[in-house]
Amino acid sequence: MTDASRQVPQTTNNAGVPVESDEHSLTVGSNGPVLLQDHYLIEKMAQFNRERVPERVVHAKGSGAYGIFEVTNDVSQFTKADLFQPGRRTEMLARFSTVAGEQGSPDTWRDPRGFALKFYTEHGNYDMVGNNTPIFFVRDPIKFQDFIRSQKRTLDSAVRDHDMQWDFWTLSPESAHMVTWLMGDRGIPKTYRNMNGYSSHTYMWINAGGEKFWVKYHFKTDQGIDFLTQDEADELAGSDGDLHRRDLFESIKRGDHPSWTLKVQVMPFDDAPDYRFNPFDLTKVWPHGDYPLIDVGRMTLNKNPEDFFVHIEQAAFEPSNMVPGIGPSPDKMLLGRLFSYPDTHRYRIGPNYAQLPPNRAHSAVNSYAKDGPMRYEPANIARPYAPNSYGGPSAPVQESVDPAGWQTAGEMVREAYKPHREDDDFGQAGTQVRQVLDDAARERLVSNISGHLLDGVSRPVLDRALQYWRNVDKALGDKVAARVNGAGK
Ligand code: HDE
Repeated sequence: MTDASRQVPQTTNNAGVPVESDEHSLTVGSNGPVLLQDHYLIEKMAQFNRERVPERVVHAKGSGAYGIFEVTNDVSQFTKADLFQPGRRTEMLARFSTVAGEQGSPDTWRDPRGFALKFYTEHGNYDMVGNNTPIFFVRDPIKFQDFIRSQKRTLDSAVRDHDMQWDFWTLSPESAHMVTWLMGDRGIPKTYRNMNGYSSHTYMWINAGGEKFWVKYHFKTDQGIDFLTQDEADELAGSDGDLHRRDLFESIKRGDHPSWTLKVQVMPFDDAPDYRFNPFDLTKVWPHGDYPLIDVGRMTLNKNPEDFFVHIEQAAFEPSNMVPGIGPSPDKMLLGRLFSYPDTHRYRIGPNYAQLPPNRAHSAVNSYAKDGPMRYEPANIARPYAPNSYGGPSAPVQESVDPAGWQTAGEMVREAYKPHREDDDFGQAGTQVRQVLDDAARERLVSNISGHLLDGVSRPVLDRALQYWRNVDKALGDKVAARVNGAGK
């Protein structure tokens, strides 16, 4: 045996039994039939056939790493949440992803990027599951599934289709603000390290005195915003489909730990009803002049997963993981998501997904869950029912428990949000085009939109799209129309 071979461990089967060969099946004579008692051969083939869990139905291609969140500013006047208290350092997991592409799709497709965070706090896991955009395409959860399907593959040929995308977007004008972001520079970040993350939704913060506030999170990249042009991205999609995944892994491996500075916008609870925009409408931002950014802390990613499947493919983020001091808001999309994520985890990974390494709380779990496939941790309960007089666990019986809620009443209806005085579908998109983008960024936006429309979008969808952009900004829309019509469409 060479010296090197002496140091490697002996191959075993899944039960730890040493195996006789990595390369030769058990046969009768060297040319004879393969024998059924070759347990290891059978185990290898059977295990191989069962290596896949269903990929995420959306956000399938992603990458992630572990890190630390440390508080740098005292925001305890707004929240009692443990991880946001002065001096706190909390371990965390982040996963970044594209939205529409399947697991093997290129990192550099034009798409929003997922920005999913799991904080292992002293009071259980807190998951802030956001995107690299502060807004989203739709404002009612019933349309989310349709939106995603319009971005994926056609029914018959199973190919991606820009006509589907623009058909949906132009029939859903509430999408205009987000599509403006998507078609601009933020639509293709240079790396996962060069993009911001946002809660997008408004959440509730509750301080130790029970006072409530509305907040929006902004994770500002400390690496600086940077992007790829459409041409650069198209070339890289072919030459290096895992560009962003490799960049994140390699930067952490060489000790170049990416970080983001968390800031929040805080709206006093009673400002919401009369604010000029519906503060819970996911297609709207709160102009920073109205509610300026307040520093909270910094997240730094400093540890790569030792096993991608175990820690990243099986990572289960859920907006419903909210810890004391943090709550939901009346944002219909957020409330829809509170159901959907645990549901998808139970389907994709199994009912005991919360016991897997990336998902298990670092604080005590005293839930009454027990049994079920792949159960690993024993139930930490005295009796399998509550209440019980043998040691609980029990939740404190409080008459006035505050469920982080808000006053509400009214008839059951199916209708859009009642608009606040400056609410509409195109206003904030136009403001972004005219006030946020510079000339060069506006020119790239015109080029990206025109190129996308010229690639497979047919009339009458194309005509609706040209009007959609004129509704955002007349000058921009005219330039897009000139490009598209000038191309003889
Ligand atoms: Fe998701 N979303 N989503 N989403 N989403 C999922 O859960 C859903 C929305 C986001 O890295 C799924 O685990 C609904 C907004 C991220 O593992 C699924 C609605 C935002 C990730 C799901 C939305 C997001 C997901 C699929 C509308 C930004 C990846 C796999 C009501 C604020 C998390 C999964 C990771 C994943 C449902 C809209 C972000 C299907 C119903 C808005 C970052 O449950």
